[in-house]
Amino acid sequence: MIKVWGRKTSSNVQALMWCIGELGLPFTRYDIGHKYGGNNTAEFLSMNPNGTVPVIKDGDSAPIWETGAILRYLANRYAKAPFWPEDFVARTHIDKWAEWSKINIALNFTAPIFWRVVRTAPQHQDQEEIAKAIYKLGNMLNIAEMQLEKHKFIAGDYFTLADIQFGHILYRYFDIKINRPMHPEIINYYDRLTERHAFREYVMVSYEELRII
Ligand SMILES: N[C@@H](CCC(=O)N[C@@H](CS)C(=O)NCC(=O)O)C(=O)O
Repeated sequence: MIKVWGRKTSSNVQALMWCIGELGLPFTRYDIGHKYGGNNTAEFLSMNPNGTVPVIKDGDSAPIWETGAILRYLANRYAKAPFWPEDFVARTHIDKWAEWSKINIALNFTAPIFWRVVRTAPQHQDQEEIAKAIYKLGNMLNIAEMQLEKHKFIAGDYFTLADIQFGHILYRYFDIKINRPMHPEIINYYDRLTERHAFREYVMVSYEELRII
């Protein structure tokens, strides 16, 4: 049984839960972090000195933190091709897109855009900074758009671990009120993701509890 520490409104927890859902793994999840607290206790810090979520334990395993490492752990242990092939070259190309998505998409969206729009009171929102951040993310999304013109999924023709790292951001990206650049292939891709049960269950989650009004 996998134990997950992390609130369901955390985008990193959402990525991990989506992966657990896709792989059909049994789990118990504890609401930790943000309004639930619990991430600055000695007990939690002994699992993750960063005080961040998610953290998992798999059976008697030592605690694992860092979402990218958790996703790779789950894939290495429980997944198979095409989601996470054994062939290390094929796997590396999937990992390349997963890593790219974490650094260029998730990090350019969450704090610079999502926090500025949802986790900042409207009267304090800096529209110029938001527009600049959308432009910067848009340049990264142009690369994803080109990839999705050629392929059904972000790392190729099959759903893989890279789609978890790329796609989990898209619910919030398309849901918040911003002026988005045109990316028709990403919209088609996003529509395909919304047909996945685990995506709807663990990613398309209300973020209203995070909103500053
Ligand atoms: N690099 C870490 C970042 C973890 C992180 O920043 N988590 C956020 C939630 S997405 C957090 O714990 N925030 C504090 C809180 O929820 O109280 C990872 O990828 O897991």
